Amino acid sequence: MNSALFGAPPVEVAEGAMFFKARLRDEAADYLRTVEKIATEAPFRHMLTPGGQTISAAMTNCGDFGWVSDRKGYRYAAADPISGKPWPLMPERFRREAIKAAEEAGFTNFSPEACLINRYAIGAKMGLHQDRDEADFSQPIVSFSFGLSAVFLFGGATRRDKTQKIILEEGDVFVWGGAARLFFHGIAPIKADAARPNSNYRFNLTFRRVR
Ligand code: MD6
Ligand code: FE
Repeated sequence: MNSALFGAPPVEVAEGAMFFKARLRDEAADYLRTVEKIATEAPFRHMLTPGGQTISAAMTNCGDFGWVSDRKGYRYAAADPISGKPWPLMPERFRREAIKAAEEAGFTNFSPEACLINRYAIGAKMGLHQDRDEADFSQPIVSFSFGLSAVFLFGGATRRDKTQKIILEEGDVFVWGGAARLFFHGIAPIKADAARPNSNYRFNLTFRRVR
């Protein structure tokens, strides 16, 4: 299969954006089972943007903080607004893998407090955005993808910058920091895959230092 890729160094797709192809592919089923368990405690939901639009990706979180959005804005919250309870614990294995990938990408001292889990049904997308709700932009964001593939649109420092298209597939890991940390990015509408008739979703996990 892709065993030649395992343990391979990442490809730098932009300054500070390091791509590890298929790094977690063999663990995908385990990750998805764990995500399902998290979702029994903190269900996937469609949040509202401050402007009142429904976000097409369904979201939940695990960890000490979770990313939330509603009419009042985007922020991190220690409790799930639906239950009022803390978010489910971040599984030790998620945390360990995120830290390891960050280290291999050159970011030591990464200590994620939040894991945002996005679930995209077919047709769901995410518009170009920057991730700027965190306090310390010297800390990277680590992203794991599972399930259906996505076309990731990866731009530059301004919204008008040209975007490159990067295919994110099952088990791909992305570490973003440095100059790329505030680059605009988005997800093109997710397509069904005739070769995977039982895959109805794409899942993306992003690990963040919040404070
Ligand atoms: C996604 N990801 O892959 C959306 N943001 O579904 C993001 O918006 C993202 O993957 C910051 C860093 C890594 C990401
Ligand atoms: Fe983002």
